[in-house]
Amino acid sequence: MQVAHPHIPLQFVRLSKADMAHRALDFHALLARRRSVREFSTEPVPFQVIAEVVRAAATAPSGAHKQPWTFCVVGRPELKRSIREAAEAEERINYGGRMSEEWLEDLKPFGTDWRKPFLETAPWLVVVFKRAYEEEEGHKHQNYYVNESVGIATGLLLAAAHNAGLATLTHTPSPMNFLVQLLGRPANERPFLLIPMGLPAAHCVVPDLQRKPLEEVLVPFV
Ligand code: IYR
Repeated sequence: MQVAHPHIPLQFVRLSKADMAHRALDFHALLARRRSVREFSTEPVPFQVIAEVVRAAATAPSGAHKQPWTFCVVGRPELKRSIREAAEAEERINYGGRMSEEWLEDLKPFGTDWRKPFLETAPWLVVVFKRAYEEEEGHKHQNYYVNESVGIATGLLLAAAHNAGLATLTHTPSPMNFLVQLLGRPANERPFLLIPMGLPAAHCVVPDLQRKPLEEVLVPFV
């Protein structure tokens, strides 16, 4: 006889239409204030806050609930320095010709270059790894929709950090294989994103960007 996987009643908070509208509006207002930050303060942030932010990220849905992510939280100054040095080595090559002319042109408004001091000044570097597969007793088990799952988890991570009053940057010093070596990760883990987390420097500036208006991103079929 087939035994069904146990199910439990859903805990669901029903809101009034008015509350729905308010909360949708408020959450957008909160998220609209998030900006990618490239100038961090060295001011410390408690590890426990970052840990809770990671816990929020790890509530993400995932293919077959495989939860195919690992979040390395790096605060050790000497490890941050090694990560900075390795990232800058890749970025020198990226900016020195590995990125196309069009790509470099597209990056001009951001004023970025190969230098990545924020990898040392930010109190924390959250290194997100995707887990391509799981290995149990020498047996490989597949994970599913790994990019989608880890992408959603990273989105939640950024939102949770912002909600907790922290600044973040989604950083991709590609190729990022050096992170596997520096953090001693197993063969099933691939670097996904490197996210400095902390407080903005007092003098921090950000590019004057606009988000697309809703009409440009939402196609209604109502
Ligand atoms: N990884 C490089 C280049 C870079 C690429 C994109 I696409 C960006 O939106 C920003 C930067 C860097 O971090 O400088």
